[in-house]
Amino acid sequence: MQSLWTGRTDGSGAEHARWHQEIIEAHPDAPPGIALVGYASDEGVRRNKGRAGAADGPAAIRRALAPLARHTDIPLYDAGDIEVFDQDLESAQDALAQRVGSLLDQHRLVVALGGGHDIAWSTYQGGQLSGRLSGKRLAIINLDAHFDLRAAEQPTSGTPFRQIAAAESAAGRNIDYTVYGIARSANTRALFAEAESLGVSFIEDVECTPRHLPAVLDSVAKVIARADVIHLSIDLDVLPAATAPGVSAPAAYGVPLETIAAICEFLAASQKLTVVDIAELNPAHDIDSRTARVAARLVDTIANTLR
Ligand SMILES: [Mn+2]
Repeated sequence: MQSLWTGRTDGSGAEHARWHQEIIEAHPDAPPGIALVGYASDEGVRRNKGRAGAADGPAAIRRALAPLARHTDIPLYDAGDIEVFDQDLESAQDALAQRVGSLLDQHRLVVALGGGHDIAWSTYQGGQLSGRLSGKRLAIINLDAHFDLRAAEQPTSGTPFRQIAAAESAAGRNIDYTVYGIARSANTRALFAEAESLGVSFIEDVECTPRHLPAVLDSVAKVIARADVIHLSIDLDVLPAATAPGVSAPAAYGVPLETIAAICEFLAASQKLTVVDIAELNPAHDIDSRTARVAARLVDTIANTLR
């Protein structure tokens, strides 16, 4: 893992610092900071009939983060990868949930690097396992072209928020789930009906352009106001295909990076952001690491803005 964290070195002081010089392996006595954990899996994408390749996502995001200049002193940790063996997605999801849960007990923010969007089921469960988050009002914000509320016989990259809704319901709560960037053409009427029946809030891609930014951030502010803790899920396929070609399902329209980055920054400044997952990077379809660089830029923006 440590071999991915390499890059240019201009000097040893904080003024020269880049990610690769400062990030260290996560360990139990580490002072609180930001912990990264990888989910090297495309089994959920395969089950959802998407393009394979997301298993290589975590390594590509680390490589893209490595040379970025640091502008804050919050400690950075790498807690390694969870892998899938013999298509046993469920065991990998459980293992990731355990790791996220223990990292959340120790750190200010956990960032899970995917992998398919089935990662969100694990980051949610990690929050449920964490003592730090127990009893807190949770809101989930998903930046995605899709609701990911599919009904399926087994978990896939298209089902995580349906699984979370069921878990919240079993715990006597209603899911607090808001999606920014929904593509009308990529979600059937059945999925819109499912979203409505679950009380899901959403803003469509066409209303997430930069000229709509004040209204979008107003909506995000309302979510922040009613929650104690926020789980941010970023599906890179929310971005236009030109910005994020390296995903399973590139977006013809997509939400501009300007809007996506502004939402991330706004949430990071809220003091309520505890867990982030960033899903669907598929390096096999990326162009000049464009999508990996965007993923890294978003993680870096959050790291620099965290309060
Ligand atoms: Mn998704």
